[in-house]
Amino acid sequence: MDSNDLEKERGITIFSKNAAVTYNDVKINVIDTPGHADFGGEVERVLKMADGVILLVDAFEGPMPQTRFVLQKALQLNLHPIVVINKVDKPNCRPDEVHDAVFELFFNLDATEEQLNFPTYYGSGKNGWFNDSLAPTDNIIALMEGIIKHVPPPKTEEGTLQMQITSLDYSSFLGRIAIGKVARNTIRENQPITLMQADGSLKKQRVKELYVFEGMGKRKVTEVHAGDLCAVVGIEGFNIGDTIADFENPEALPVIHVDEPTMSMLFSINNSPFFGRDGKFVTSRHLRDRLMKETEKNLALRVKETDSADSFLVYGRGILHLGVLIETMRREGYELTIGQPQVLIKEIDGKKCEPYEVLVIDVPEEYASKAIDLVSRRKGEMSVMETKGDMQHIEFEIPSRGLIGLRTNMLTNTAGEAVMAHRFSEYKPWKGPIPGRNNGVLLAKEGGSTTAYSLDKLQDRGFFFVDPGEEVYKGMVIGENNKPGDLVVNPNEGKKLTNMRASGTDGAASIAPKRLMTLEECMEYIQHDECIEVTPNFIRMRKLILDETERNRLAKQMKAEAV
Ligand SMILES: Nc1nc2c(ncn2[C@@H]2O[C@H](COP(=O)(O)OP(=O)(O)OP(=O)(O)O)[C@@H](O)[C@H]2O)c(=O)[nH]1
Ligand SMILES: [Mg+2]
Repeated sequence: MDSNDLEKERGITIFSKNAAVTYNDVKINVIDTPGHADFGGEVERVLKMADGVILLVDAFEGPMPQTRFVLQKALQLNLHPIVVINKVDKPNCRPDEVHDAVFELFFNLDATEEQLNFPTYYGSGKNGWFNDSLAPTDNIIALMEGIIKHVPPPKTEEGTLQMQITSLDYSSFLGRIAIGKVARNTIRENQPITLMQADGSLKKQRVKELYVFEGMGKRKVTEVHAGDLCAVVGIEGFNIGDTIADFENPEALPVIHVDEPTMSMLFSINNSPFFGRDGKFVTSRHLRDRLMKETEKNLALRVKETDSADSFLVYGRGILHLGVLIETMRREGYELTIGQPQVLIKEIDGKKCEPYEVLVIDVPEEYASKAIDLVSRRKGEMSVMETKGDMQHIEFEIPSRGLIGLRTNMLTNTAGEAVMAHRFSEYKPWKGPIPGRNNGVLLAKEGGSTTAYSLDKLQDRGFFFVDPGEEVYKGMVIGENNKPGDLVVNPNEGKKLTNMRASGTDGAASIAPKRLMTLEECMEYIQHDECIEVTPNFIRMRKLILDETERNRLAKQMKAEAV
């Protein structure tokens, strides 16, 4: 069901989606949730609509850190998961071991006796079958029967209308559409209702149109009864978590709580020399309106004003959560500058505390010690190490700070073989300083267009994030220095006219292609005195202060103040 461009590009689910099927006269609403822990806010909220849960686990990899996260949320809501072990077509898969690992996970998460008694189905989505044993079939009937048997019908109560808005859809014809489960009574077309908001305010409104989910789409209906999911058109100014209630006797459902953000980044207008060249939305007003709009549906996101009208502090659940927002904005035509991600420090019982995460690394045996060494240097502590097929499976507990920038390092040190996943666990005392990036960067001395001639000459200094012929500006990060410390270089020199060959191609054949950095890689790469310029077509890293003299003066001053 992944339909959004970003989802397709990354191959992960970011937004939850609805579908519905009817099997043997029973209507089954299906909600697909994201699996990654950064999108926990989304998961927590849509689970409120669910009467049952199917926990999908890979028959080779087994439960991942994020599996633990979503399972925990489901168990806390008293749901009784059905376990489906998928991908048994994979060579070397180990469905029985995976089943045991899932059981252990349930146990560790304090599942009740009933929850521990979960039914398990095996199969392969790819090959189109699921069964209650490992015996292949050519259909998913066993699983459908299992859903009917194990998922209880929706619990409904007597009383006046109640429907909590748990997600939202947008249509250019119909405007904002409120989605949720009708918890009590019936909602009807043209019905007058009371919208009850989190701040206690009540708004008298009227339902315009109603839809239920059917197949991969929606069907217009005149009424929806308690227990079914529904999409309501015509409600204005609603927020996620609001209750649509009876006109005369409104009663609100409990407010939705979502886990607190753990990370923040400064979002500012683009103030590079290339400001306004690429994007449609570039002013602080644009930025502000867009961020505020995002908080209406992105529950785990917070936006705070700063001393400057051009900058906003944006709080989220992790690099991926914030990265997806930035990536979405750039596709919409925004230009912005983003600063180094910061973890959120809390004071607990008078002690300075920071977020910690569980980090899981699967890596070929020969790289295991390298991987452990890298994580230890970032204050990670190993808690589990076991052999899984021909891979070493290692688990650590590490401050979230230590994870920033780890991925790139881990991949270079393990020939790209390490598979990493992590999830937030808890706030614990501050672990002390963690070393930042080892190497300095190569910075452009002046604005201009890079030449093959210059880049060729500079090749022994490090590697580049730009190719010949790219426009750069003073103070822009154009490469990584081989050594610690930053180096200001001139990448724009034209070749002296001593021969007839064009400067654009000369030497180009021998220049290594630029290192392409994704947005998230840049977010993990930059240091505190650097930032990222994001525009629809470009991602550039730069110094906050572009002028070298000015930068050095300020660095000296800061050093002096620190002493
Ligand atoms: N071999 C094999 N691969 C499968 C099977 N089912 C899905 N895949 C592959 O597994 C990958 C992940 O599938 P998704 O459906 O995106 O997984 P997901 O659990 O929804 O992931 P998130 O939404 O990010 O949590 C894709 O490349 C699929 O093609 C299967 O039965 N066998
Ligand atoms: Mg998915």
